[in-house]
Amino acid sequence: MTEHSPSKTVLITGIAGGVGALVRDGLADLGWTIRGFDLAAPSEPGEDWIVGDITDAAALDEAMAGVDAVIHLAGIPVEARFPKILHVNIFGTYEVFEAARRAGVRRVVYASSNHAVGYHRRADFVDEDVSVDVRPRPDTYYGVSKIFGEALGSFYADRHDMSVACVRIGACYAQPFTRRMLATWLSPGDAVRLFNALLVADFKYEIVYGVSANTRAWWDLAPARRLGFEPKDDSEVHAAELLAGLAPQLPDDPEAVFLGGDFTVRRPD
Ligand code: 15L
Repeated sequence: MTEHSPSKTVLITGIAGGVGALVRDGLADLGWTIRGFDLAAPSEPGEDWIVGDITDAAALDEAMAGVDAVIHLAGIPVEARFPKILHVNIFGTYEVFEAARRAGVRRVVYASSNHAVGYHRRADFVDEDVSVDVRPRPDTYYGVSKIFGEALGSFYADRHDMSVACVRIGACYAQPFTRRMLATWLSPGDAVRLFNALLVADFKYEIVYGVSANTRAWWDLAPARRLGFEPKDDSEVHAAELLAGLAPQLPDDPEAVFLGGDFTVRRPD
């Protein structure tokens, strides 16, 4: 789908979650017709929105009918015990790709995460940005599930002639609120620009980092830029205020040592 047409419908799974809520209106403003899918009901009655579980094939079939592309955001967004990650993030992502295949939906934009590579050390990337080609190095079961999603997307692209983009999202919030987010922040506006680019660009399979043009970023944005992403925001405008409230960073702080920051020390509840 290289042509952008206002009549195109995008299914957003996990539309009521943090990222979904931040991007849905911006994508609609760019002309996309949005259909939502979430466990939660819509806040406004009458929205095009299917209430369902991401592991429910029948609900996904209903949601996929007539859509042109999927942005798959649904899932557990942080570390959790493996059985939960397995069911929601791994099995649920399989069900989304399968439903897309059954419905003939050829474009899937998958929300991966920077935690797919979070156990890489920051010290190994002093002179270069982190490439999308570094070896998978997940920092959590959550990160493992994101590597699974990237692998599954590659498989569906090859086996079923789909076009799949995996976005290793940094931290998508209204504004950055930790020191690490000065490197990892993806502003809502840039998230909209990035998803839009990945909905219209011509490609087979891509992994990109999803961060803004942050002065302090350590991620390679070239692959996303090649696909048409033009970030407009930089976390630096928030840096002075944010850093003023923080104690100096210690050298053994996981946020100073690992790309994934404190996810490397998180344990499932
Ligand atoms: C993620 O993948 C999480 O979903 C999000 O909640 C943030 O914590 C983000 O990473 C991060 O690295 O800050």
